Amino acid sequence: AQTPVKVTVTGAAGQIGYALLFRIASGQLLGADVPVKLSLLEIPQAVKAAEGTAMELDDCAFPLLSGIEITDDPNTAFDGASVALLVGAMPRKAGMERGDLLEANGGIFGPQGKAINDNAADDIRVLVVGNPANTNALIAQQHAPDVPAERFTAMTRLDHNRALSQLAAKLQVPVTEIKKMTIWGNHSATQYPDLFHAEVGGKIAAEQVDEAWLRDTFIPTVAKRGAAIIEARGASSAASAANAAIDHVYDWVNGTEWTSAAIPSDGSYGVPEGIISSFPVASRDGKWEIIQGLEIDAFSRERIDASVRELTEERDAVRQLGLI
Ligand code: NAX
Repeated sequence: AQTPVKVTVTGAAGQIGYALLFRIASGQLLGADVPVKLSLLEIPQAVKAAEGTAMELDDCAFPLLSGIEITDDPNTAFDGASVALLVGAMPRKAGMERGDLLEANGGIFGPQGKAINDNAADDIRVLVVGNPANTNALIAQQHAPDVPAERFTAMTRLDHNRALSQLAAKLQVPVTEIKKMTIWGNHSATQYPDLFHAEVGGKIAAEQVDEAWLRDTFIPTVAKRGAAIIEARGASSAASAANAAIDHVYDWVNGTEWTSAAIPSDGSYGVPEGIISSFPVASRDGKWEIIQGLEIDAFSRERIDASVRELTEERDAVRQLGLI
């Protein structure tokens, strides 16, 4: 039998954790033939709640789940891990400045990056979900000099899936008819969902909707969907976020022709090298590759640049705070 793959989930007692762990244990993260060992990292106050979730995982008797460990020590949590889903983060509280938020998250993602560096398996793949996801991923990466930089990624797959769903509803087509959707930039309100390369029924999506809808409805609806969910549900997106995390890792490991992921820039499309920005990507042989050669029109250029500017500002801010 195959040796189980260790998957570490931080913030395991949170609401995304609750939606995520059962799907990992059932085989949806890595495949229906890959046994997994779960490692749950929480802060000391939430370890007991994580133990409760682990009791429920036990009660599912998942054939692929070979074990669960629960800890508040990052070194233990990431020891031998091949996949790390960094979900736990410090949320923005009322009156918190951006600097305070980045600093609080630096205190989480710096040490976790170092613990990954020192303890994880050689094939470690990291997905940061906790916000501000792109910059948290950069902080973790900068504390893990021995891990290839490209193994640190941040999640824009939920934005990608939201864009698919909005466009499918508008054109009244199944989501499977939409190809080549792309989210560019930061997982924030400045993100740019691009319909100039997306195709529906083999034709460019932007040409099948009117410009006003694209600009004034589609882009803001995708970018502000998180707030709309909070407004309706009274709690932030959890099941859809967990679903997107599953999609991201599954495609990274198993391959895909086209999706969106925030990965370290190699300078493509004028995005400064090193920042972790969302691109159109393919995955081949277990590696993300930025899809090259797309023409960027003036409308898209302006929006990509604005989101990338926000990312470089966040990078400069964490540099100034000494977090990277
Ligand atoms: P919850 O507040 O329900 O859970 C977060 C959990 O993280 C808590 O149990 C907390 O104890 C734990 N935690 C905090 N610091 C930790 C640390 N240092 N080590 C380990 N665990 C720690 O939040 P939830 O709704 O699960 O959301 C988690 C994160 O995902 C938030 O930062 C949220 O903003 C972010 N999101 C990111 C999305 C994306 O698309 N990238 C979408 C969904 C979500 O909003």
